[in-house]
Amino acid sequence: MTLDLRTREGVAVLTIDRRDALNALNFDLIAEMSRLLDTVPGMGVRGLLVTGAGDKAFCAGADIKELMGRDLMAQKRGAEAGQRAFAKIADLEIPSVALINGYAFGGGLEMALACTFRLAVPTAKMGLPEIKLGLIPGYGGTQRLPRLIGEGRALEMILTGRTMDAVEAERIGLVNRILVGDDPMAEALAFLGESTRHGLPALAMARQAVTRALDLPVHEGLKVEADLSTLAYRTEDAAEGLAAFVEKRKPTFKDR
Ligand code: CO8
Repeated sequence: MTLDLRTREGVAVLTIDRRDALNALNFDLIAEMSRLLDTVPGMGVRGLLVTGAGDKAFCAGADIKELMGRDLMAQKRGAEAGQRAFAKIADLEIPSVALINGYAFGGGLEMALACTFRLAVPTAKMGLPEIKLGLIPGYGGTQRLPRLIGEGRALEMILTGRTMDAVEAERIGLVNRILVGDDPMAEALAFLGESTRHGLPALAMARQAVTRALDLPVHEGLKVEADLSTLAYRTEDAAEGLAAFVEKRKPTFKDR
């Protein structure tokens, strides 16, 4: 078994388990991940948590041994398959979190970048080392990293391929938080609980407004915001939230 998907505390937990290869992503694993991600919307969960099995690696990237001697079209199809799989994480209506429990290199970090949030254990190490292999990132790193941490810092990581520790990653906004307790999974589930305790429609619209705006000029992004905030206003949850404020009570959102 290389992938495990199960519900835990109302969250879908996807674990990569190829410990002998530091949870590296071979093409079969990516195909299976893609298939499993299609089932997440039907699981009735409020969030997705992605992590790696064991305490050494989140994911050491694409399976380097599998990359050797491929023809160009197969390589391109491989990159596109990985991009599509990770886009399924990014496009989920529910928020997602990568629990970076060790090494997150290359495709592993790119998988984490497709998540809404990244949390890291203090010993985590991250990087896009493809340049050291004579390659460049192919699973979304050149696109998502600069959007997250800015062009200058992203280029530094991509062009040097250097390894970053959790403290630096948190400082530059690559990870949201370092998990310092002795139960990272419990902490990550609590983080996701906190980020998903409001109404799901508003959570999805807020994420959509932010992510769509990243590809648009400000005046177009403001139009998207006006449309989505009006749509949010029409939900039952908005009527409940406004009424609860006026009645000085806690709202009960029904995700409608
Ligand atoms: N692929 C395959 N096997 C791997 C990988 C990998 N990415 N990483 C580690 N392994 C294997 C090792 O070969 C080793 O196996 P074995 O015991 O059979 O020799 C086992 O895992 C343990 O690894 P190490 O002994 O190297 O463990 P260390 O703790 O000494 O080092 C490191 C850990 C630093 C993480 C080291 O293993 C390493 O540098 N790994 C490679 C990291 C890397 O370069 N990742 C980027 C890969 S390229 C990529 O992701 C491109 C994505 C887009 C491509 C588009 C494709 C179509």
